[in-house]
Amino acid sequence: MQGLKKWVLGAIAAVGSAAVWAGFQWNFPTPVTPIAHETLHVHNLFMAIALTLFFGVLALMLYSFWMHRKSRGYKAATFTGPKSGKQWFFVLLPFVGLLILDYGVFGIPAYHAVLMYEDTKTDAELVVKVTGSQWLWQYEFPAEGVQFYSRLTTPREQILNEQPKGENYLLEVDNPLVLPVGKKVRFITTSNDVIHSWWVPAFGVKRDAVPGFLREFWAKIDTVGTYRGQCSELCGKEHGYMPIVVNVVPQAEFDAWLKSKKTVAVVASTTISAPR
Ligand SMILES: [Cu+2]
Repeated sequence: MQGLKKWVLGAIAAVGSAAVWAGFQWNFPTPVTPIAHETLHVHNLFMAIALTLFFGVLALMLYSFWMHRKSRGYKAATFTGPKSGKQWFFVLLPFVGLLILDYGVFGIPAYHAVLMYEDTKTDAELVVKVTGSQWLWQYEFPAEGVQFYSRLTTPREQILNEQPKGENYLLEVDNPLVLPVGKKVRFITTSNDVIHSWWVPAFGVKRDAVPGFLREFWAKIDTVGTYRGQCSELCGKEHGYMPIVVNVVPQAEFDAWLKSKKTVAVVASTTISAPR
């Protein structure tokens, strides 16, 4: 009994502690791309309608149960199906209502969102190839000849609870992807071992990186900042240790960064080709 009490108190303390709730939020992250804005809008619209319907129908049911209870003299009906015009009306009303809701009110915005998500090529100004690998991400700007790896930098001591955890625990990398603000970026994703998935919640995009396949998505980020995400397809032992960090910067800053990466690439290739 004492042990149980201790355990319960411990559990309450753990749930109540700031560490457990750090980073917890009810809603979507602030959207920064057209797709993320659209997703949030569609989510809010659908939830508002679904919740209104749910509570409306529940209230109607509870009211009917209560008002037509046995103690008030009501008897169970021997109802065998709609006969009068009025009965048919109330049978068909929810059917037609749900059809309009599903294919119109929900269907049209959902269809629009999917079309938008798939339109990777129109006005794309930059191409980034993302390759998932156990357990890191490789980024490539094919047109610019820039290629680099992005690895987790969280110290092992923090993972093993030998050190206090940092602010961006498991969401920090050595070489973040840098992108220009306000430009449509076309991403091509693949993998060189198992299936991974590139996911940055604030961009509203998540695409599986499948070995042997090229898949696409796009993002046009409207706000400068640092955005974090994770691999979201279980890909092995270190699946939780291959985060994504994207620094979105003004065009001039991006150009300078790309130039510095090009220099690194040239140095690396000459080092490799030099005789040993
Ligand atoms: Cu993975």
